[in-house]
Amino acid sequence: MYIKQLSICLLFAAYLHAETGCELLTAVSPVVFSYDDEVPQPGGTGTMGIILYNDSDSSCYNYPGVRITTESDYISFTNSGSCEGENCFESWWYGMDGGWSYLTFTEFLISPEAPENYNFQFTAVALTLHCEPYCPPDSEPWECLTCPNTEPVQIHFVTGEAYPNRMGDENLDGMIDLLDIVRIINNINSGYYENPDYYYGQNMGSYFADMNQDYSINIQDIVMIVSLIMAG
Ligand SMILES: [Ca+2]
Ligand SMILES: [Ca+2]
Repeated sequence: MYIKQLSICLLFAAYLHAETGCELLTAVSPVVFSYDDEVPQPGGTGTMGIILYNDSDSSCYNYPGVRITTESDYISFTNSGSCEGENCFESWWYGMDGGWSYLTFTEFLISPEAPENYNFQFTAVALTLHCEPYCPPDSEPWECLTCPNTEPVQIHFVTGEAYPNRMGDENLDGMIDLLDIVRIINNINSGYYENPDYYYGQNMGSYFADMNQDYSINIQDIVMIVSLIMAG
C-alpha cells in the first residue's frame, strides 16, 4: 500500500509548475525507477533513473538540467556530474522540445554503517542555465547561473523495499501485472506506439514498456514482462 501511495504522490507532483518564470521548462517529472527490484541493503550501490519532462508546448533551448541532492546520512553519489560534492548530482542538456522527456541515471552508495530499514530521501529540482534576466535584483551574478525551475520534489526510499517504479510498469502504479500487459497490447493494436513521439512524449509509461530498450514496443517486450510476472 505504501508503494502505491508513493507512486500516486510522485505522479501528482509531475504537474507542479515553475515559480521563477525561468524559460520554458515547467516541470521535472519525479518518475523514479530502477532496473533492480529493491533498494539495496546498507553497503550496497543503488541506481536511480529520473526523468526530466517539459510539460509545456514550447521548446526550451536554455540548457535544462536536473539536480538531485541528499541530506541523508550514509548516502552519497558515486558520480556528481557537474555538481560539487558527493551529496549532489547534476545532469544537463542543450535543450528539449515541449512535451519531451530526457532520462538520466545516477548511482548512489549506501554506507555499510547505515541501520537496517534505513529511510532516506533525495530532492530533485529542474534547472535552467543562463537565466540572468529572471534573477532577483539583489542576487550576485554567480548565484544566477542556475535557476530552480520547479518546486523541489522529495523522493523517499527505504533499504530493502521496492523502488517506486520498475521497468514493465506501463501504467506507473508501482506494480507489474496484467493491467500493464493489457495496456501495451491495446496500444500496439491501436498503432499508438507508431507515433515517433511516443517514446519521449506525453506518455512516460511507454518508456517503461520498452523492456529491452530498442526503441520499439512489441511482443519481445511483452514476453519479458510476462516473465517478470511469472517470476513473482
Ligand atoms: Ca503497473
Ligand atoms: Ca522493445
